[in-house]
Amino acid sequence: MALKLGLALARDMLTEENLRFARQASVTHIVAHSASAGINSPGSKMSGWRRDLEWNKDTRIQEGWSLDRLAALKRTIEDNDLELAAIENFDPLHWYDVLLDGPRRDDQVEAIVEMIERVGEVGIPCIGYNFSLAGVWGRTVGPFGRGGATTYRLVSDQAELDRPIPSGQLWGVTYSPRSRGTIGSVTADEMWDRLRRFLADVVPAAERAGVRLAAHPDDPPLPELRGTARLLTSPESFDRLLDLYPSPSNALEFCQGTIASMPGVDVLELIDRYCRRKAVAYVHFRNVRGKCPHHDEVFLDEGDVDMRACLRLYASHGFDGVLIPDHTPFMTTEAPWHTGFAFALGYMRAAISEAEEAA
Ligand SMILES: [Mn+2]
Repeated sequence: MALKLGLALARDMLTEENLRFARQASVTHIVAHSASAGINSPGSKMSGWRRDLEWNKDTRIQEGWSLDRLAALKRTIEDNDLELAAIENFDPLHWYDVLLDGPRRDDQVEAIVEMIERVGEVGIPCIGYNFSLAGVWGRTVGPFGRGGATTYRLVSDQAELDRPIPSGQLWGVTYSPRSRGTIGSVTADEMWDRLRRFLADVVPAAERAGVRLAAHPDDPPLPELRGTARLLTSPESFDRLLDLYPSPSNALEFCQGTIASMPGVDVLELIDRYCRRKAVAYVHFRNVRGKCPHHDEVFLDEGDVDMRACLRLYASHGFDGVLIPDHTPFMTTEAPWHTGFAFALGYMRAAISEAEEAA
């Protein structure tokens, strides 16, 4: 079984040009982000996002998830000799009351079930999601990488990490600009209960649709951020998630960078554990140096984790999911994003060949 090399593209980066870039870099599978910009753009912060739309089951908020749009996306990707492996992330706007246990929770669950059904109908096998209130928060960007490459680092300012989440905002994304106040503190018990109910409501639909739901760990893996508890911050929490609803459709988006930054955690051990359990839907392939909160995002060939050993382990398990580079340092060129990813993809292609020869 050959390991699959993929690339994630934000919605506004899903262009013919970028699909050709992917193919040229020997990519075979695409992970399409449901949202535009933000995380993949050098220098930008997710907190810059803003939505002025009110949630409504039937409006254009759901547009990107219509049968036509999903089918067109899949066709465009296939026309470029690539496969669409997964859609990544429900937008906060899609399901804020699922995350917050708010008044529209049941309606939003119903809309998500319909999205999952459409994704299955079009033939897309996986949806990655992030059951988190604060999301990725508290990062600063700067020339912290090798040779002055631009990377993210967690701020050391505790007040910023504790800053309460304003009402109408999740993951730093404003979905309701007119809201006032903050969401206050949310406990781990409350979050686990929300996740349990979410899985009970959507996993059966995902099973019927032939779609794997893949949970991304909380990045950074702090137990609490912005006064709200975070769920997936340790191996024990992965087990708890999987045990809440054992099913091939309740799986992990295995973010090696986040996992490697968890204190006391050995990535290789977890690859082995969750490949055995067939719980890894796909992999975010990223290296770090140090442990949270004092970790740095680095190039694949440096850092604490032997990334080639990881690939040998996936190959030995006959892992059939996709491996994508996660965020990677931006390089000092006219095209910082493309150069950084070309470096990561080239490294991965060579290491995959090596791993397959060894398997
Ligand atoms: Mn990730």
